[in-house]
Amino acid sequence: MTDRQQELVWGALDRFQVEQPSWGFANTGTRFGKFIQAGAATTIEEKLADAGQVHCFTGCAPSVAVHVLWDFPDGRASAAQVAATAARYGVRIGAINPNVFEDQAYKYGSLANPDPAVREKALAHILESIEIARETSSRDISLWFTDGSNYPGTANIRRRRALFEEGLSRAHARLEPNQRLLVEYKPFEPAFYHTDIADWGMAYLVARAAGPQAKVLVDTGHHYQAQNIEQIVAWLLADDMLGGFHFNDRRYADDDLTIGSIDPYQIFRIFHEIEFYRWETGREPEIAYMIDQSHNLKPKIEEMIQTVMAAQELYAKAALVDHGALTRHQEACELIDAEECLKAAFYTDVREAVRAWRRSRGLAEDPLAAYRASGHQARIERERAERNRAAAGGGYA
Ligand code: PSV
Ligand code: MN
Repeated sequence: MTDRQQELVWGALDRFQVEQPSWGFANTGTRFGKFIQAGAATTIEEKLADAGQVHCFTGCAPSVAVHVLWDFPDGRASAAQVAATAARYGVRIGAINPNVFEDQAYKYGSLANPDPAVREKALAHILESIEIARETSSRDISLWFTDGSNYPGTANIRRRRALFEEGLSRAHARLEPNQRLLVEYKPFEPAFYHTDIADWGMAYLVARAAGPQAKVLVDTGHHYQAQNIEQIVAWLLADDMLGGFHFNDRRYADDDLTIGSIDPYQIFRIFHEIEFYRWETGREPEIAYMIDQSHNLKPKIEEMIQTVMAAQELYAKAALVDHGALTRHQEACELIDAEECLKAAFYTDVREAVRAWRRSRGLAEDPLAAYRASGHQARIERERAERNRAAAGGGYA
């Protein structure tokens, strides 16, 4: 690697921070069951402590996205305390995720429910989440809706879109100037016929209707197999509508697998579009990079460290693309040469440069090995085993 390449990698790593999901440390499963882990977190304090470990060893994951119903036992009343707990473990609270999908009231939807009382209930929870965000000094309120229907003819699709625009506009009116609403889309699940906000275009339209502080959130697992996600990213960047990412990888649908474990070139191409935009425009887009993975089988803290390391490497590779040469080749329609610009960067082994960056910042050069050597995992497994054993119904699967 040349000195110039090392400089590019270090610059990228200095810029890149990624947010952890609190739900990545809890026992989770599929609709067919959960496999309980002895060291899994069962309280918000434990989740924040675990996230603190990930940040301590990687130095680039300082914030934690939280889900209001899962992480704030007393709603807004516990917000300040949760923020203080985060600080105690060396992290801060990141995106606030309202939950308008678990309550029985939401059987037929939340903001698009035909019943006005349910719509008001959902809006009240979103407004409370905005208040929580204020108290935790969080910029982003991250919205994902399960609203949709399972059978043709059972929902007025146009009316439901109008209801979303109305509800989101009312939420937007309550934002502080520095706050944002991030609107996430997903093609299906749990709704299996139509989902109200099913793709990036729908998210874009309802966000635009809500107001200028509403942006689109791209969850990499929320696309059909053949979809060109980097094109979506490029278009959203061009319109200043890209608010953030939920990173994960997948083989079939929304599988929540480790970033880059199935298709690292896909994540690289997404990062490349962002780096290319920065180079071409000289602008620094305000993008919340977040992880949205919850692992049923891998040990959770180690997995989060593995994820963060993979994200850093892929981002660093994307910073190596020679944008000047790429532009010249594109203009001259030199297709092979243009494509090779991407491949040359992608196939560059950046791991030594990343290790050197960590050493220069006083971090362990191999965060995973350092965490394993710390003895922390054995300690939390001892401390938390009792509670988790009870959750597993007396034993571990
Ligand atoms: C839904 O699949 C999702 O991607 C949303 O972001 C949720 O907040 C998250 O997963 C956790 O359930
Ligand atoms: Mn998501």
